[in-house]
Amino acid sequence: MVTQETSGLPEAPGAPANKAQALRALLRGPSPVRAVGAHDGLSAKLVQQAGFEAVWASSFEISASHGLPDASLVTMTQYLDAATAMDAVTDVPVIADCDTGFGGPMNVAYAVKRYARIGIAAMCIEDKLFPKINSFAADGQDLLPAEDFALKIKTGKEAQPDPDMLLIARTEALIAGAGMEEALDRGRLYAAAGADAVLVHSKSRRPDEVLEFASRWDVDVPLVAVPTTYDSVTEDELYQAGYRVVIYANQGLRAAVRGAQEVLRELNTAGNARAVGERIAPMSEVFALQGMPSDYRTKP
Ligand code: SPV
Ligand code: MG
Repeated sequence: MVTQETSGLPEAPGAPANKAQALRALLRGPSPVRAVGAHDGLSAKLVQQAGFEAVWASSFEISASHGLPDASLVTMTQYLDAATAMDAVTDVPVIADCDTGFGGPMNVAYAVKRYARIGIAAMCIEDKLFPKINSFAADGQDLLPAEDFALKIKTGKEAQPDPDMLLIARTEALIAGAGMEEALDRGRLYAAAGADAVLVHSKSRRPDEVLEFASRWDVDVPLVAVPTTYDSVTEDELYQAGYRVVIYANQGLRAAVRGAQEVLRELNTAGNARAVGERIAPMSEVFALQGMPSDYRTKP
């Protein structure tokens, strides 16, 4: 189990010089870093406004915002643009979900350089075959050979222009049904290849898998969890088990979808806008979120 004292992250004295250093400092803190999924500047601002420590630039959310499935259809530059928009209007670190790294080791190296250049705090890549499909899709969860993925991590770390940005290795071994031993072996291999953290994904309805993984984790590299299906687990339980980052990957987008559906349905039947007036944010609130100078704000 990784303890706070042995999080595997070097001490950086003084105030963080950038968001990557800020994320590294948060990882040494007494509670988990909570990242919430976003897909654009506004959704990232909402995550920050709600008090979370980091933004997860989710491939699922970014794909959905294009009206597309999370199936490697969105290109690297589209993901980069979305992450840039999120990073530019927030003060919290952005963790960029970069799917399988957009190809082979050279694609990962190129992406690392591009993301580092705009100051993204962390990138996360996963060990599925390209093109990958969302982890909760019924089929198509095929794994890349572990050594091939380790080479992506190694090449990505070597390509970093400075040591600050974190590269998170995500294993989909449990998602693919390859078992706990395979997940642990892959996690260890990726840590040895230079990963700054290991994300172990699970689609179990209970937290047992991720808790067992953490109890057997014997490497000084922090762990990351995504409690989407095993949603009864608390942040504290995950932290006590050894997880240093908890990602609420898509709750914001799902809330927006449900809220918009309900309001639009009502608007369609009511035939006037006042029918939904109480259930939508006032323009002034959106102006404030947009950062509109106060002199220009109306109060509708
Ligand atoms: C995402 O948010 O895009 C993720 C998490 O990668 S999951 O949808 O669970 O695959
Ligand atoms: Mg994703």
